[in-house]
Amino acid sequence: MKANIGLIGLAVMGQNLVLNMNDHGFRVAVYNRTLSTVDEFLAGPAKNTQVMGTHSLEELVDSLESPRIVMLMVKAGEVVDQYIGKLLPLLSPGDIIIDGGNSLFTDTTRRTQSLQEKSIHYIGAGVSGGEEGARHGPSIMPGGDKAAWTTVKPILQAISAKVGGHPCCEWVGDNGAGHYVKMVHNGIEYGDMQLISEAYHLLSEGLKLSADEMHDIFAEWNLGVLSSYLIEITANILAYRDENGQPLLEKILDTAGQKGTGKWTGINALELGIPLTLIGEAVFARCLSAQKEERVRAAGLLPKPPRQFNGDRKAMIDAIRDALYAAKIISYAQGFRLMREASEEYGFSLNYGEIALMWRGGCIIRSRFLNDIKQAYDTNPELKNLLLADFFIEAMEKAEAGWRKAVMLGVELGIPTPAMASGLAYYDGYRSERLPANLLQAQRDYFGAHTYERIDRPRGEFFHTDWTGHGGKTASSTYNL
Ligand code: NBP
Repeated sequence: MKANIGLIGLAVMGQNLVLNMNDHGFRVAVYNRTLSTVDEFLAGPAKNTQVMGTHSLEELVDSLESPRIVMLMVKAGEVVDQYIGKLLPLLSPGDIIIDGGNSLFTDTTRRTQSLQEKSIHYIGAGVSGGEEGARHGPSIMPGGDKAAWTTVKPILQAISAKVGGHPCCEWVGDNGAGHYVKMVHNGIEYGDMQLISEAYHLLSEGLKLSADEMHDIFAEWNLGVLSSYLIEITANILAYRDENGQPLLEKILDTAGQKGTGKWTGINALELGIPLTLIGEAVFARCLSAQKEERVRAAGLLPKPPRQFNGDRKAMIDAIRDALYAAKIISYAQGFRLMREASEEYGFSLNYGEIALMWRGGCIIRSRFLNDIKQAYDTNPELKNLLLADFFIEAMEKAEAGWRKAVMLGVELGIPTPAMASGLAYYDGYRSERLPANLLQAQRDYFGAHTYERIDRPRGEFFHTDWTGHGGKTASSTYNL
């Protein structure tokens, strides 16, 4: 009996996705570069399942029903191209390759297009939710060659997370759209995690709260507008004790790693010219955290303001909650604004409400809040920025005073809140009718004759001024110390 799908790459994600597919009645053939992993998987986690082990790509492809579906769950980058190269001579026109790894969206666009020329359908599917999600229902964001969607849809939707019976898996768009949306999802995840960490920092260093007190606060926050997987696990982390009965969190080294998807999101935002300040700060915060030795040295040399809070603690805890919520809204507003720009730039035709739905279950950023985003796009699919939706206008109005208060606490006590504060700066900038870019443009015209427009003249009319009164060139070289 032939298998319904083949999966290459039996690391943590691959193994769990295979077991998930098996649970849903699909017959899966598997292959892995290190062949012993296939045997160990068959003898271990996949024992007594329908999973079929294979020891060569030829055997894998031969074991599949037609059209063949081969899913790659391997390290992103060159390895994916190598497997595509090896599979091509074995596959027939109409067969399908799915890349479920964290590939760069531009690679997926290139692969989709080059395989289309060879009549092989390519799907780049972002998969979110880690090991647990892969096993019991991840969020899946497929894009690429839509001709293959009807064939793979029953499998991908069956294994995905469900919220209210709705699968957290829907067609995202052409070419690299699926991996693009997964990339932004990861960027947003960086932002959410950083904001929660800043709230924890203000509570622990600013208000000097104990792990138990903070556990109670996060557990309470999880019952309101902040309700989400990340707030829930933060409450659990704060309650966790080590072998000595002390909070484990306080003993964890304060340097964070990254695999690059947050950085890719920031780079793409810079390329498209869209402010994605909060996620950018979240990436940089991890970079700064990694400079541990330098920070320890600087801490001994650069004096800090005294960390003494004398105000109303209850009011400040509420302010920190409001700051977390308002800044989170900014992060999503920036992320969705970036996706809107990318959709136009790359022709993805993204459906923003559907994306919010896909992220509601299975993935790390799942939250109640995503329903509000879905609602906003249902009300107005052309919404340029989430901040302009009635629901969010009202939410920001309610949270603003607390947000400012929490950021000021950080400023006064010398506790860094890069994401909360940059979110606030974006908010103030976004709603400013007039920004100081008039001066920037005057400076550009002064030293580089870049010209400027005037507010008392129609747009599109450009002026240049001889700022020094004697014409000629002014350049940085004319400035003498
Ligand atoms: P890894 O990203 O660690 O990749 C391991 C797999 O890649 C193994 O099957 C390994 O084979 C294979 N591989 C490597 Br590494 N180098 C190879 C090479 N030169 N030639 C052939 N095969 C090679 O596994 P993972 O953590 O399960 O992730 C799989 C994909 O899913 C990645 O793209 C990842 O970014 C993405 N993802 C991961 C998570 C997560 O939480 N881990 C979540 C969402 C998405 P071997 O066994 O022979 O070494």
